[in-house]
This record gives sequence, C-alpha cells and structure tokens, in this order.
Amino acid sequence: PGRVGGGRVVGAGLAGLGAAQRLSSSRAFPHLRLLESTGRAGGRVCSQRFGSEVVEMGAHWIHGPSKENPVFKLASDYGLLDEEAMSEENQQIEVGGHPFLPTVFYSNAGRVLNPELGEGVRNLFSTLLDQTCEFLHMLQVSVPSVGEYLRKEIAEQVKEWTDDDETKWLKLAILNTYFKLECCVCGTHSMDHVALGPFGEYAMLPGLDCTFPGGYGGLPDCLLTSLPKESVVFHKPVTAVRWGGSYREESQEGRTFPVQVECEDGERFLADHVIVTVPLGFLKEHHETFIDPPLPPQKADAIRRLGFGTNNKIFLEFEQPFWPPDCQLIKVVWEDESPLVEAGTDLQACWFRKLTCFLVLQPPERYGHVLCGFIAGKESEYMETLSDAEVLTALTDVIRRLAGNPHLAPPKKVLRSQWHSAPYTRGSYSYVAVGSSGDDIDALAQPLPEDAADPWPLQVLFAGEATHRTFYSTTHGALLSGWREADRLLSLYDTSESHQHKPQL
Ligand code: 6YU
Repeated sequence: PGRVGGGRVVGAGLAGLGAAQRLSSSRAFPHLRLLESTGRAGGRVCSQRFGSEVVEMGAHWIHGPSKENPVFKLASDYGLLDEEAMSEENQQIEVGGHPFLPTVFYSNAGRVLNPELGEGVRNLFSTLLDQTCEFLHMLQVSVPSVGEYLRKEIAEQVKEWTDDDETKWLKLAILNTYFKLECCVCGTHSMDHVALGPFGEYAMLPGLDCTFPGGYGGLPDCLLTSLPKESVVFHKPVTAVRWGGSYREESQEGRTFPVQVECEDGERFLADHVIVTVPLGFLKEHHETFIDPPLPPQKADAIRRLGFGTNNKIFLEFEQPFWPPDCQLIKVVWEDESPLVEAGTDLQACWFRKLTCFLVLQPPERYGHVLCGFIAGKESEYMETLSDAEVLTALTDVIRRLAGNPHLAPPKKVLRSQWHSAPYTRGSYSYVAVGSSGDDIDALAQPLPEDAADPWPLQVLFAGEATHRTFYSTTHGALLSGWREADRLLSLYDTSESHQHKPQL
C-alpha cells in the first residue's frame, strides 16, 4: 500500500543523517541507502581521542543553543547536554555570536597586554562588525568586502585617537588579531574575500554557545543508531550521479529509474531520487564530473562563486600551564602587525603568525592543560602539509615568545585537524564570498531537474550546510537542510497520487 520510491542519500554528515532519518521513518522509502565515503558518520562533526579525553576536530559549539535550534533540541532529547546548557537562563542569553570568555592577551614580545586595552579593542571591532548589517540588501556598496569596510572605518578612527604612539600601535596589533579571529569564524583566508552586502544575512539564535560533554560525535552516533542497519553503507565513495536517464535494473524487469549513482568500487545504485550532501569544497573540485549531465550554469556558477575556506584546530597538551588559572582564552598579538599594513606572504617563514588564539579546554581537572589553537586561511592549509614535529617546533617557539620564557617546556603532545587535505571535504565551511550572494546559496539548493513539470521530478536534491541561506557554516544549518530536502521529497509522495510516474522498488 502507498507509493514507494528508490531513495539514495550521499554523505553521512548531519545533513545526510537528518535526511535519511526522516525518509526512513516514512513508508515511501523502504529501501533507502545512505552512502558514505569514509568509515564513519558525522563528517565535519568529528570527536577524536586526545590522550584520555575527547576533543573536537570539527564543529565545537552549538551556536545559539535555544528552542529554535534543531541541533540543541535533538541533543537535549538524546540527553547529550549538561544541565547548565539546557537551563532556561542559558537559552536566553544573547551574545550576538561572540560569547565572552575570560581572556588574556599575550604578545610576541613576551608581555601580557593591559586587559582594558584588549577589551576596548574588542568592543570597537564588534561595533564595526555589527555595522556591516546596514548594508544588507543594498544594491550598491562602497566597498565589496567586509575586510575593506572594516579597514576603511579603522583608518578613519585612527585619525581621532589621542593615545600615545605605542598604545596606537598596540591597538592596531590587537585589531589585527581580531581580523584573524574573524577569518576563523568565517572560514576564510582574508576578510577581504567575504562579501559585505550579504554579510548580515547570516542569522544568530539566542543562547550561550555550549559544547557536548561527551563529544559532539554523540549526535551523529544517535542519528545513525536510529537508522535501519542495512541502510548505511560506509567506505562507499560516490564518483558520479547520472540523472535524466533511463536505467534498468537487471533483476527487476520492466522497472526503470532516472538516476544512477556510481561508486568508486564500481558498484551502481539505481534511484528515483538522490539527496547529495557532499561539502561545497568537494563540489568545487568535482562537480563537472560528479553530476552528469552537468549542472545548469546558474548552479555551476553558484558553486564557483560561493566561498569555502579552511579553519583548523591545533591541540597542544602541556605538563604545566603558562597561563593563569582563570584564563579560558589566550589571544595572540604580534606587536608589529596592523590591519592597515599588508601581511607577509612567505608561508614557510610566517604561517604560525596566522594562529589567532588558544582556547583553554575546560575544565582542567578533566582535560589537564590542553590548548586548542585556531588558524584559518592559506597559512592553515600550509600547516596541513607539515609534519606533527614541524608544527610542534614552530608552536613551541611561538609559545616561548608569548610566555617570555625561552626555556619553557615544549608541549607534550600535538594533534591537529587537516580539513583542506581531507579529500571528501576540501576545507572547513562555506561563506558568502565577494561576487556571490544569498541567491547563490538558494541556487545551489535547487533540485534537478529544474523543470517542475518534468515527468521524473526531484531526481537530484541538494543539502548540506552550504545550502542554507541564513545558517550556512553551522551544524544546525546542515541538519535543517537535510530535513528540508527530505520533506521536499516526502511531499511529492504525499501529493502525487494522480502523478503518472509511479516508482516502486
Ligand atoms: C557549528 C561550530 N565549528 C569547526 C571546524 C569545522 C566545521 N562547523 P559534512 O561534511 O559534515 O558531511 C558530508 C559527508 O559527505 C561527509 O561525511 C563526507 O565524507 C561525505 N562525502 C563527501 N564526498 C562524498 C562522496 N563522493 N561519496 C560519499 N560520501 C561523500 N558548526 O555549528 N559549530 O562550532 C563549528 C567548526 C574546524 C571543519 C565547524 C561548526 C561547521 C559544521 O561542522 C558543518 O557546518 C556541518 O557539520 C556540515 O554538515 P554537512 O552534513 O553539511 O557536511 C556572518 C557570518 C559568518 C558565518 N559563520 C559564522 C558561524 C561560525 C561557524 N562556526 C564554526 C566554528 C567551529 C569552531
């Protein structure tokens, strides 16, 4: 009874798992298959052992953990969050995406900077960043990028500063640290690559960002467990999605399918519908061969125009902390840098300067003395090409400079993410780059065939964080996009009783 369709989902990140969970709970898709290239579920949610503890190589926080956030909702329902995170009070805190942590500013000259100076610069930077919302939906902007806007404003403000020269230089140096931090937040090499007009379209939810005490990976694990065991196929990289065809399954006489999903090992899956959730970085590299016939120009252009950069983490474990006990965030300031002066481009000599801050993993009773450094952009991609020993040597030198102690014991252990080299990700997350807009995100999310009157509708659907216009770059954006595409499919099956195409499997 009822109509059934041959459904495939490519990619077992949160978008793919969310879509698969929704489809598998419907009788319309009894033979659903979720094809994942790697040997694990979660994608860019990736909790990994570091000594006796678990650290996050990918997503770290639930951004805006409150009722409208589906990741928060699911994680609460699965019992994966602690009480503080779930409290009403926590859900109501509004920080505009920039939660405050007790911070110490260390400079490369081995000194701790005046906290008030740091706080003042932080306020200035966040005020300027908030001002970017004014350009939302403006057809003409005076400068194309967030970076250029911020620098123009800063150049104006500097003229009014009455501080002594040293304070002025320090303020600029601290501002430069905030530029690097924002590169991590946006997953870009430079804020000059981030489009100004659409910047305010990214939406923030209320709630003080929280983490998963047992690891973010608990969430994809729970979703995975809820799926029929045979529906998930690991180590199954898909090489091509051929659509608009007429593929006949040998064992099922008379039944043809419009889509054929081809895998690296030669296996083929026929389908009525496939939801593609591969990262934008993968699509940028492979879309010309991955989707056949090729994507319509509007979609291919969107893939080319939208940004997908790299933000990596470097975990360092110390025998003893060099930071004070109440410090939860170490900001790294290079006193000779300024956002108004072009940065050096010698990656080999300077890559480590892009590292903007270290989170102190909390609580220390649990983690010991572990720092999590953040580094974005080309320097981050260069870091991926180095060995652990080379990274450790470079960062030992940085930390000795910060601490003003050339004999400080090197970290005991290092672990870093390498998202740019990951062949099925090719970066960290998406952003709206100069030359693109939210319309490109929507274009990317449009299913194929584009003609809604096609007798075989919704052959290829697109989900994944980069397809969510206001929550791109987040786990909730990913999950919502997966649900969106599952619902799109399910509504086809709900409403097409009279439809001439009657798929069955
Ligand atoms: C969040 C956070 N966070 C840090 C770092 C990273 C990310 N994010 P997936 O890639 O998960 O799944 C696709 C699957 O497809 C995958 O398993 C592949 O193996 C598979 N696949 C690929 N090709 C295939 C093929 N050919 N065949 C078969 N399978 C294939 N998000 O909410 N909080 O703290 C962070 C962070 C280092 C790398 C993050 C964070 C982003 C999320 O991790 C990410 O969006 C989702 O997990 C993606 O899920 P998915 O299913 O789409 O893809 C104004 C403005 C600015 C906007 N930015 C502000 C927000 C800041 C974002 N925060 C980031 C910060 C951190 C620290």
